[in-house]
Amino acid sequence: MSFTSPFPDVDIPNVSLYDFLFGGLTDADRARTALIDGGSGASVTYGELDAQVLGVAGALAARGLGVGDVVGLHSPNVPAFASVFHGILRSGATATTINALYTAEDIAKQLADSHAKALFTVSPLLPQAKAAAAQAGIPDELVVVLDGAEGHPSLRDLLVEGNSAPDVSFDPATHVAVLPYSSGTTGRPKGVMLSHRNLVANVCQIVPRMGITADDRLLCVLPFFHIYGMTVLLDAALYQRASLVTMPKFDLPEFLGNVAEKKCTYVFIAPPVAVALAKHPLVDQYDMSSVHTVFSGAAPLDHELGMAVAKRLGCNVRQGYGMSEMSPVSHAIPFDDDETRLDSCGPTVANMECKLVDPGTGEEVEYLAEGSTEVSAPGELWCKGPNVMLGYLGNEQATADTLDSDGYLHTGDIATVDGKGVVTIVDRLKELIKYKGYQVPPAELEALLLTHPQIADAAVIGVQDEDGEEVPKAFVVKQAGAEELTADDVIAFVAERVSPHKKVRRVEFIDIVPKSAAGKILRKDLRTAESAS
Ligand code: AYL
Repeated sequence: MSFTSPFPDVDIPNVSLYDFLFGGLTDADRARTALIDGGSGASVTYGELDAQVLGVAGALAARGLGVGDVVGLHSPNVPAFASVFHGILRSGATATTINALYTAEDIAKQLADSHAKALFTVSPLLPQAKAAAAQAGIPDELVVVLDGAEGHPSLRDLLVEGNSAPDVSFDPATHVAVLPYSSGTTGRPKGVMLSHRNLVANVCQIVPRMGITADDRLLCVLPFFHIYGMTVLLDAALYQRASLVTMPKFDLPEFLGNVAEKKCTYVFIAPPVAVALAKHPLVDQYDMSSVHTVFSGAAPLDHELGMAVAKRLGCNVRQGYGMSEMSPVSHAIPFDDDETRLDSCGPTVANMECKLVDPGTGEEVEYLAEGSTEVSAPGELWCKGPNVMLGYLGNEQATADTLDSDGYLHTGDIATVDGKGVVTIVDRLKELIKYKGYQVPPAELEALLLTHPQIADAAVIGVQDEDGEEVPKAFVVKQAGAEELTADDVIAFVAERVSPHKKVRRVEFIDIVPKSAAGKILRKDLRTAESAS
């Protein structure tokens, strides 16, 4: 048994992402605005973007980089992100996109794990990028600083070389286009191998549901380095010939100012921004009337909160669900569906099959008769489709633990489904924590906490703060004689060593970390104790 998308299958062309997005550009498309820098207002047309993509591909080929090589891309949202990202893919190389908030240590790990041979960054992030590149053995001439910096080539330097893009050939179904990092259901971040076909498929699957058109102006503050920004914003919107307004970081007045000034029509957020849109007094000072849809994804959205945003802005609110490992979207409330509750994730996108499996028994739950408004029992959501990853780079064990022999990806999320096929995420089985939509792998924080001389043992889980947002909480066992260790000490120790989204925000001292006979942390016990307190 399984349940499928209520929508008919869509055709997925067997082409590279470049051919899919840029192959059909008409003269009229070329004259359209592709990206607008939210800060300076500078813009590039589709024709200019395509020329830059080909120029970057040519520059990489001139340096001997192409099929089989990995190139790091470490940049906040700026228009040049699109040129470099698609340039890397057009050269035949694989792009590993790196979180702009990462520390030098985090960047170095990703560069080493992915065997990246070159790195693109921006001048404000150069100190950490340079340190990481040095650790990974990438020479300065292969650390390209988009906006320029002493001792490094700039994007402009690459483009003025005038190299033409190479002829490359590969199988879109098996050639890895991107390697975003995700911790999946357990452990540390792993390279998610997404093929050209995975990315093309997900655009084909979501475009009919999302209603992005060439008349749309998208507000793009969600990072392009994360799969949400990469597929839903960058690729789906470029495919539809819409215009993207880029913002390098979230700042409420700038966000509202960009919507008002640039007349954005489609706004993409993670749930914490919904809180500001629903409640912050500043929102009333800006003209938000251009917005027809606010789309939320990456973490659970509350129904009342979503409704409050819809009412205040006079727009539609929609929610999508997915995972980096699914390129990412498997579920979305369609743009033309006003009925579905906003705390559900809508039906499965086309070309996918899903199961809900009771984690205790391993049996599928009973699905309801078509049209029933009841919901099924909860079960772990398993998904299969052309957007499901090839596997984790160099990690057969993690791949085998996540992708079963029937091709189903075990998401580690607990969901229900109703008689219309609408899926609601109700809990998380896996250890992953989401802070503002960003992944926080507890295993990483636990390992770091154990390096503290006064800490004997530690476990980290996600808990809800006053606003209902998930935050990382550490349960800490002190070393004998370390009575003076305080929660603030622990918080500060972590904060000095990790990027801001991974900070531990709550600490509780305990006597012993609950563990299974095999030594696995019993996070469930910690969570149960937490929700009872
Ligand atoms: P990753 N509701 C609840 N949990 C969610 C949701 C949601 N709407 N979306 C993502 N998650 C959690 O790889 C869930 O635990 O990708 C899931 O396994 O960083 C995990 O986040 C995956 O985290 C969109 C827009 C999907 C965005 C995305 C998110 C991709 C996040 C569909 O339309």
